[in-house]
Amino acid sequence: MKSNHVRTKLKRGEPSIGTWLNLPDPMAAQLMAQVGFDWLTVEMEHTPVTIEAAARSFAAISGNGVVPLVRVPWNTGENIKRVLDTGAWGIVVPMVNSRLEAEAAVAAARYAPLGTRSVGGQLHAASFATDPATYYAHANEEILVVLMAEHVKAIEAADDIFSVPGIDVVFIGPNDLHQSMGKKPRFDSDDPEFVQAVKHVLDTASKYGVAPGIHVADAAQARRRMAEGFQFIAIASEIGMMLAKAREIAQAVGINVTKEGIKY
Ligand code: 3PY
Ligand code: MG
Repeated sequence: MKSNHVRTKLKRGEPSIGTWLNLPDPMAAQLMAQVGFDWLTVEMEHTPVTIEAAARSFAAISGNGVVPLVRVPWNTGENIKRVLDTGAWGIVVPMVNSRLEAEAAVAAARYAPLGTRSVGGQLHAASFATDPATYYAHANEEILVVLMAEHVKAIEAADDIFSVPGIDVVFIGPNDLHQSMGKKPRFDSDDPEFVQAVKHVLDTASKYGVAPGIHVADAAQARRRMAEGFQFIAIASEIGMMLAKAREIAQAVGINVTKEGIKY
Protein backbone atom coordinates (compact mmCIF):
# COMPACT_ATOMS: atom_id res chain seq x y z
CA MET A 1 0.00 0.00 0.00
CA LYS A 2 1.29 3.48 -0.91
CA SER A 3 1.82 5.80 2.02
CA ASN A 4 0.74 9.40 2.44
CA HIS A 5 4.03 11.31 2.29
CA VAL A 6 2.29 14.62 3.00
CA ARG A 7 1.00 13.35 6.34
CA THR A 8 4.48 12.01 7.16
CA LYS A 9 6.14 15.33 6.27
CA LEU A 10 3.68 17.33 8.35
CA LYS A 11 4.10 15.00 11.35
CA ARG A 12 7.87 15.60 11.09
CA GLY A 13 7.18 19.36 11.31
CA GLU A 14 8.13 20.05 7.68
CA PRO A 15 6.24 22.32 5.26
CA SER A 16 4.23 20.89 2.38
CA ILE A 17 3.05 22.98 -0.57
CA GLY A 18 0.21 22.40 -3.00
CA THR A 19 -2.49 24.16 -4.93
CA TRP A 20 -6.22 24.01 -5.62
CA LEU A 21 -7.84 22.41 -8.68
CA ASN A 22 -10.97 24.34 -9.60
CA LEU A 23 -11.50 23.02 -13.14
CA PRO A 24 -13.88 20.03 -13.34
CA ASP A 25 -11.31 18.26 -15.50
CA PRO A 26 -9.24 15.16 -14.71
CA MET A 27 -6.90 16.02 -17.62
CA ALA A 28 -6.02 19.32 -16.00
CA ALA A 29 -5.45 17.36 -12.75
CA GLN A 30 -3.15 14.93 -14.58
CA LEU A 31 -1.09 17.78 -16.02
CA MET A 32 -0.91 19.68 -12.72
CA ALA A 33 0.26 16.45 -11.04
CA GLN A 34 3.44 16.66 -13.13
CA VAL A 35 4.49 20.09 -11.89
CA GLY A 36 6.01 18.89 -8.61
CA PHE A 37 3.60 20.04 -5.89
CA ASP A 38 3.31 17.65 -2.90
CA TRP A 39 -0.48 17.59 -3.04
CA LEU A 40 -3.41 18.88 -5.08
CA THR A 41 -6.82 19.69 -3.62
CA VAL A 42 -9.82 19.04 -5.87
CA GLU A 43 -12.26 21.85 -5.08
CA MET A 44 -15.86 20.72 -4.64
CA GLU A 45 -17.06 23.55 -2.37
CA HIS A 46 -17.28 26.40 -4.87
CA THR A 47 -17.13 24.65 -8.27
CA PRO A 48 -19.23 22.40 -10.54
CA VAL A 49 -16.83 19.44 -9.92
CA THR A 50 -18.96 16.27 -9.76
CA ILE A 51 -18.12 13.18 -7.71
CA GLU A 52 -17.25 11.32 -10.92
CA ALA A 53 -14.86 14.03 -12.16
CA ALA A 54 -13.34 14.15 -8.67
CA ALA A 55 -12.80 10.35 -8.63
CA ARG A 56 -11.05 10.49 -12.01
CA SER A 57 -8.90 13.39 -10.81
CA PHE A 58 -7.90 11.49 -7.63
CA ALA A 59 -6.71 8.58 -9.83
CA ALA A 60 -4.77 10.90 -12.17
CA ILE A 61 -3.12 12.64 -9.21
CA SER A 62 -2.21 9.56 -7.15
CA GLY A 63 -1.04 7.79 -10.32
CA ASN A 64 1.60 10.50 -10.66
CA GLY A 65 2.91 10.13 -7.10
CA VAL A 66 1.12 13.23 -5.81
CA VAL A 67 -1.30 13.23 -2.85
CA PRO A 68 -4.93 13.78 -3.93
CA LEU A 69 -6.89 15.88 -1.45
CA VAL A 70 -10.40 17.28 -1.80
CA ARG A 71 -12.33 20.15 -0.26
CA VAL A 72 -15.81 18.79 0.39
CA PRO A 73 -18.81 21.03 -0.34
CA TRP A 74 -19.75 21.08 3.33
CA ASN A 75 -19.05 19.21 6.58
CA THR A 76 -21.37 16.21 6.22
CA GLY A 77 -20.75 12.50 6.68
CA GLU A 78 -22.12 11.77 3.22
CA ASN A 79 -19.71 14.16 1.48
CA ILE A 80 -16.71 12.86 3.42
CA LYS A 81 -17.55 9.19 2.88
CA ARG A 82 -18.06 9.57 -0.87
CA VAL A 83 -14.78 11.39 -1.59
CA LEU A 84 -12.72 9.03 0.58
CA ASP A 85 -14.42 5.98 -0.92
CA THR A 86 -13.62 7.22 -4.43
CA GLY A 87 -9.92 7.68 -3.78
CA ALA A 88 -9.06 10.93 -1.98
CA TRP A 89 -6.15 10.64 0.46
CA GLY A 90 -7.42 13.44 2.63
CA ILE A 91 -10.21 15.92 3.17
CA VAL A 92 -10.33 19.67 3.63
CA VAL A 93 -13.49 20.54 5.57
CA PRO A 94 -14.78 24.10 5.24
CA MET A 95 -16.16 26.30 8.03
CA VAL A 96 -15.54 24.17 11.14
CA ASN A 97 -16.66 26.48 13.92
CA SER A 98 -17.18 24.30 17.00
CA ARG A 99 -15.84 21.24 18.79
CA LEU A 100 -18.95 19.27 17.80
CA GLU A 101 -18.40 20.08 14.12
CA ALA A 102 -14.72 19.10 14.39
CA GLU A 103 -15.61 15.80 16.08
CA ALA A 104 -18.19 15.04 13.38
CA ALA A 105 -15.63 15.60 10.58
CA VAL A 106 -13.01 13.39 12.26
CA ALA A 107 -15.54 10.62 12.98
CA ALA A 108 -16.64 10.59 9.32
CA ALA A 109 -13.04 10.30 8.10
CA ARG A 110 -11.80 7.54 10.42
CA TYR A 111 -12.76 3.88 10.73
CA ALA A 112 -13.53 2.36 14.15
CA PRO A 113 -12.27 2.60 16.82
CA LEU A 114 -11.33 6.24 15.99
CA GLY A 115 -14.50 7.05 14.04
CA THR A 116 -17.64 5.82 12.37
CA ARG A 117 -16.68 5.58 8.68
CA SER A 118 -18.53 2.76 6.95
CA VAL A 119 -16.54 0.10 5.07
CA GLY A 120 -17.21 -0.57 1.38
CA GLY A 121 -16.05 0.30 -2.12
CA GLN A 122 -13.03 -0.39 -4.33
CA LEU A 123 -11.57 2.90 -5.53
CA HIS A 124 -10.16 3.94 -2.14
CA ALA A 125 -7.91 0.85 -2.15
CA ALA A 126 -7.04 1.25 -5.86
CA SER A 127 -5.96 4.83 -5.19
CA PHE A 128 -3.42 3.49 -2.65
CA ALA A 129 -2.45 0.61 -5.01
CA THR A 130 -3.70 -2.05 -2.60
CA ASP A 131 -6.70 -4.27 -1.82
CA PRO A 132 -9.69 -3.21 0.32
CA ALA A 133 -8.74 -5.37 3.36
CA THR A 134 -5.27 -3.80 3.54
CA TYR A 135 -6.78 -0.36 3.01
CA TYR A 136 -9.28 -0.82 5.87
CA ALA A 137 -6.46 -1.90 8.18
CA HIS A 138 -4.26 1.14 7.44
CA ALA A 139 -6.52 3.98 6.25
CA ASN A 140 -6.65 5.66 9.68
CA GLU A 141 -2.87 6.20 9.51
CA GLU A 142 -2.94 7.53 5.94
CA ILE A 143 -5.97 9.79 5.57
CA LEU A 144 -5.15 13.47 6.13
CA VAL A 145 -7.81 15.45 8.01
CA VAL A 146 -7.64 19.20 7.38
CA LEU A 147 -10.18 21.38 9.16
CA MET A 148 -10.69 24.98 8.08
CA ALA A 149 -10.54 27.91 10.48
CA GLU A 150 -12.25 30.60 8.45
CA HIS A 151 -14.70 32.32 10.74
CA VAL A 152 -14.32 34.42 13.88
CA LYS A 153 -16.30 31.70 15.72
CA ALA A 154 -13.50 29.20 14.91
CA ILE A 155 -10.88 31.63 16.21
CA GLU A 156 -12.83 32.10 19.46
CA ALA A 157 -13.27 28.30 19.83
CA ALA A 158 -9.70 27.45 18.72
CA ASP A 159 -8.79 25.59 21.94
CA ASP A 160 -12.00 23.51 21.79
CA ILE A 161 -11.57 22.68 18.11
CA PHE A 162 -7.81 22.11 17.73
CA SER A 163 -7.68 19.77 20.76
CA VAL A 164 -10.02 17.23 19.09
CA PRO A 165 -8.02 14.00 18.55
CA GLY A 166 -7.52 12.96 14.92
CA ILE A 167 -7.00 16.39 13.32
CA ASP A 168 -3.83 16.71 11.23
CA VAL A 169 -4.06 20.32 9.99
CA VAL A 170 -5.96 23.51 10.80
CA PHE A 171 -6.12 25.57 7.64
CA ILE A 172 -6.96 29.27 7.55
CA GLY A 173 -9.31 30.51 4.81
CA PRO A 174 -8.33 34.19 4.80
CA ASN A 175 -11.16 35.31 2.51
CA ASP A 176 -13.98 33.94 4.62
CA LEU A 177 -12.17 34.96 7.80
CA HIS A 178 -12.01 38.60 6.66
CA GLN A 179 -15.64 38.36 5.54
CA SER A 180 -16.76 37.03 8.94
CA MET A 181 -15.08 40.09 10.51
CA GLY A 182 -17.19 42.37 8.32
CA LYS A 183 -14.16 43.19 6.13
CA LYS A 184 -13.44 42.86 2.40
CA PRO A 185 -12.55 39.22 1.53
CA ARG A 186 -8.85 38.85 0.60
CA PHE A 187 -5.91 36.51 1.07
CA ASP A 188 -3.88 38.84 3.24
CA SER A 189 -4.03 42.14 5.04
CA ASP A 190 -2.38 43.97 7.89
CA ASP A 191 -5.72 44.55 9.57
CA PRO A 192 -4.94 44.10 13.31
CA GLU A 193 -7.95 41.83 13.97
CA PHE A 194 -6.94 39.52 11.07
CA VAL A 195 -3.25 39.54 12.05
CA GLN A 196 -4.17 38.67 15.65
CA ALA A 197 -6.48 35.84 14.50
CA VAL A 198 -3.71 34.35 12.33
CA LYS A 199 -1.29 34.49 15.26
CA HIS A 200 -3.86 32.84 17.54
CA VAL A 201 -4.25 29.95 15.06
CA LEU A 202 -0.46 29.49 14.88
CA ASP A 203 -0.07 29.54 18.69
CA THR A 204 -3.04 27.25 19.36
CA ALA A 205 -2.04 24.77 16.64
CA SER A 206 1.42 24.52 18.17
CA LYS A 207 -0.11 24.02 21.67
CA TYR A 208 -2.01 20.92 20.44
CA GLY A 209 0.57 19.53 18.00
CA VAL A 210 -1.55 20.20 14.90
CA ALA A 211 0.07 21.47 11.68
CA PRO A 212 -0.97 25.05 10.83
CA GLY A 213 -1.98 25.84 7.25
CA ILE A 214 -3.12 28.81 5.19
CA HIS A 215 -4.25 29.62 1.65
CA VAL A 216 -2.11 32.31 -0.02
CA ALA A 217 -2.23 34.17 -3.33
CA ASP A 218 1.35 33.79 -4.56
CA ALA A 219 4.88 32.52 -3.94
CA ALA A 220 6.01 35.58 -1.96
CA GLN A 221 3.14 35.14 0.51
CA ALA A 222 3.89 31.41 0.72
CA ARG A 223 7.53 32.09 1.67
CA ARG A 224 6.49 34.61 4.34
CA ARG A 225 3.92 32.24 5.85
CA MET A 226 6.45 29.38 5.93
CA ALA A 227 8.92 31.64 7.73
CA GLU A 228 6.19 32.32 10.32
CA GLY A 229 5.80 28.57 10.91
CA PHE A 230 2.95 27.59 8.60
CA GLN A 231 3.39 24.08 7.21
CA PHE A 232 0.43 23.28 4.95
CA ILE A 233 0.46 26.03 2.31
CA ALA A 234 -1.96 26.25 -0.60
CA ILE A 235 -0.88 28.67 -3.34
CA ALA A 236 -3.79 30.01 -5.39
CA SER A 237 -5.29 27.51 -7.89
CA GLU A 238 -4.66 26.16 -11.36
CA ILE A 239 -7.20 28.63 -12.79
CA GLY A 240 -5.54 31.52 -10.94
CA MET A 241 -2.12 30.49 -12.30
CA MET A 242 -3.46 30.04 -15.83
CA LEU A 243 -5.12 33.46 -15.87
CA ALA A 244 -2.15 35.21 -14.26
CA LYS A 245 0.17 33.84 -16.94
CA ALA A 246 -2.34 34.58 -19.73
CA ARG A 247 -2.63 38.19 -18.53
CA GLU A 248 1.13 38.56 -18.31
CA ILE A 249 1.55 37.33 -21.90
CA ALA A 250 -1.33 39.45 -23.22
CA GLN A 251 0.13 42.53 -21.53
CA ALA A 252 3.61 41.80 -22.90
CA VAL A 253 2.28 42.03 -26.47
CA GLY A 254 0.47 45.28 -25.79
CA ILE A 255 -3.05 44.02 -25.09
CA ASN A 256 -4.85 46.23 -22.61
CA VAL A 257 -5.66 43.82 -19.76
CA THR A 258 -8.29 45.64 -17.81
CA LYS A 259 -9.98 43.10 -15.56
CA GLU A 260 -8.19 41.86 -12.46
CA GLY A 261 -10.25 38.66 -12.47
CA ILE A 262 -10.22 35.83 -9.95
CA LYS A 263 -7.22 35.16 -7.75
CA TYR A 264 -7.87 31.52 -6.86
C1 3PY B 1 -11.01 31.24 2.03
O1 3PY B 1 -10.07 32.04 1.90
O2 3PY B 1 -12.11 31.52 2.54
C2 3PY B 1 -10.83 29.88 1.56
O3 3PY B 1 -11.73 29.08 1.69
C3 3PY B 1 -9.53 29.53 0.92
O4 3PY B 1 -9.40 28.18 0.66
MG1 MG C 1 -13.53 29.80 2.44
